[in-house]
Amino acid sequence: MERTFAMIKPDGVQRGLAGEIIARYERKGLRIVGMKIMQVTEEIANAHYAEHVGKPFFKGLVEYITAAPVVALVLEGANAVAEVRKMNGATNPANADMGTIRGDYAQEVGRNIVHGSDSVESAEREIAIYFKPEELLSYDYLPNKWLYE
Ligand code: IDP
Ligand code: MG
Repeated sequence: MERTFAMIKPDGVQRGLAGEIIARYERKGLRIVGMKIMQVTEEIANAHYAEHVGKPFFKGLVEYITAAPVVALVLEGANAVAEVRKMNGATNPANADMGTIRGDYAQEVGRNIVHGSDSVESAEREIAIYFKPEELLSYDYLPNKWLYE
């Protein structure tokens, strides 16, 4: 089992799409092991997006992500990192396939409504930024019996 960090960005929450997006992850069979609505501070944004410091879009990205509450999620499943990236779709919604979250619900790269970790290492790093260990729960998830052989 693998864990990934996903986030419904401020535009997703403001547009009333949080429930819809969470439902997609649930229907895929991902177990929600952490979830909260929260305001991202500039400090958290700088830590999360450290790899993008200095890029032309960085200032706008921090303004975007700190503008209103987000829903932070830790999702668990086999290949959870890759599965969530696939479900989210291409970074630029203009290039995202229909059927993906960005393809179905977004228009521009600077308002692409969701985040998903790009590797297991990134997931571990990002989960630690957003969650305390005691905020992540392990519990019996009965669907796993029917999701995996
Ligand atoms: P990812 O979210 O698909 O992993 P990254 O390249 O890591 O994509 O970029 C992080 C976030 O920064 C994107 O999701 C998007 O919100 C924003 N971003 C990336 N490139 C641009 C850009 O060219 N203009 C505006 N925002 C961008
Ligand atoms: Mg990224």
